[in-house]
Amino acid sequence: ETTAFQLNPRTADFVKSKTIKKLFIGGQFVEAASGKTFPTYNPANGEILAYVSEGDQEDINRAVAAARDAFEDGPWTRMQPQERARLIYTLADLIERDADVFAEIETLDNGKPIREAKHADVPLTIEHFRYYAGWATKISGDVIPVNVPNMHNYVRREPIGVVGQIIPWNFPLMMAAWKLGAALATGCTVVLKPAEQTPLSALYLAKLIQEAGFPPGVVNIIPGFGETAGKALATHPDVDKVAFTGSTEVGKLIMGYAADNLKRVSLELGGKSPNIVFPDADFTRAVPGAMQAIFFNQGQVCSAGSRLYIHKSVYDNALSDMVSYADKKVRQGHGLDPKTTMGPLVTGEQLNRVTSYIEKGIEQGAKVATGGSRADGDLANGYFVRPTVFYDVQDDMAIAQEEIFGPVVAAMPFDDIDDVIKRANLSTYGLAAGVWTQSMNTAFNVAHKLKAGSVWINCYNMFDAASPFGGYKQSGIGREMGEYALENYTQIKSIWLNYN
Ligand code: TXE
Repeated sequence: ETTAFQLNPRTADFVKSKTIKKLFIGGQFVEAASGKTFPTYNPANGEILAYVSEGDQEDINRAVAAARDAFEDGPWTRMQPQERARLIYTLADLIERDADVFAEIETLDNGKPIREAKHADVPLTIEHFRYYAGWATKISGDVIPVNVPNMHNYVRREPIGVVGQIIPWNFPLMMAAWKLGAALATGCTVVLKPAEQTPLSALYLAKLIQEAGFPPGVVNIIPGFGETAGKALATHPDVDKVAFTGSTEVGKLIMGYAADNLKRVSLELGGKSPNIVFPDADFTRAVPGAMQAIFFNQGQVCSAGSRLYIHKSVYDNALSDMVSYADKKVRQGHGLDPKTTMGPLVTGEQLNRVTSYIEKGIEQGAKVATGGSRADGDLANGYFVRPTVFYDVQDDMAIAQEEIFGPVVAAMPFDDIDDVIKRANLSTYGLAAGVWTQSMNTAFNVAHKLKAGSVWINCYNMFDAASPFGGYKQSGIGREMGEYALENYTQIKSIWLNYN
């Protein structure tokens, strides 16, 4: 039970109080126009954490109007970039002040181990805001040497306007930060819709946005469901741009929704990332590295290393080391337990999705080396799946082609470098890839030939606010983070001045 763990009093107050968590529109917390609410659950034991106002079309309309006012008439647009930067820095400081609260909320709502929430989600979020606070004062234009006498031509990078942002449940706070950072630095205003499974950290963030003193309407946060609130946002005629992170399936819908008023679209979608272990790899690192690549965040990571290609000469040994890692090193339990390294999946629905992929793998002839089922005993009340390693997997099996989004890895042997590059690229996805080798030649050759937005050599799942992240092929459009993300939120104006 959650009550077995000592919570920070602020977390307890936020999560346990029976008051409804409201929408954040125009700087105020307000109920949904319909008065409807929905519960959010703790996936470790199924208990209700809080009731949240359920946003819908009318609430999205109100939020978009508030964002439009803030963009056209509010102090936000008149502010110096230095002042916007200051507000974003202040927000980062407030998140740091409440770091423990955020970590606990994330663990309670999503299920993730508290050690990961504390050491990854929250610090990366703070860094992300600080990084983009810095950009607010560094978005400069250009002067163009045009071939016309007595003519001055210069280029401004202007904010796109009102931005709709739709985010998933796997890193609820960090996904909000990835979306908000670049949008705020460039001077846009935002309506953000968190995932219905995990709305709490975004709503706590809204409190801090209010406390930091952002002008009303600059950030609006509307929890609700995809087909109602999400669709209303992505189809809204007064939204200039939509940024989405989630499934490739919904990403395609978003492009369709955006077509009506030709919203700018950026998408960060699913993956089926190959992780390639060459025979000359340092196995003391490659084995735990390959396991963390798939088990981090219970495998609910868009860049998870879910297709594991191991050279045939080392395949059997590597496999048995990986099985012993999965059996002995992974500790499943309630995320609030500091010893836990793997929590539950986010919902019962996700649990069913993952276990049905496991069954399909077995049906299609793949062999289970370890795991292969829902966890039982003490863990039977939560949505826990045992860490699972499949072998004897063929490239065309469902478990080698489709995104499972759980702690399930498909291990496959390969013969030579050309063979593995070809097979690694045989995917509709292209988000990320891993390479484990001590040869510089192999590392660079493979890294350059893989069709993926990120390649990690002798490491995996490395992220930094300054480094771009995004997908090739059906893994997405555009890049988040770094200078690259600014392009998602700015448009170019060319100005001509005749001084003849
Ligand atoms: O994703 P959805 P779900 C993948 C992963 C997972 C699968 C299903 O494989 O198993 O998707 O997860 C909103 N219009 N990823 O169903 O539906 C929704 O409310 C507008 C990969 O949770 O894509 C939520 O806020 N919005 C991924 C967000 O979209 C809609 C992370 C994501 O939900 C909508 C999550 C609609 N019609 C899942 N339908 C990654 N790339 O990291 C849903 N939404």
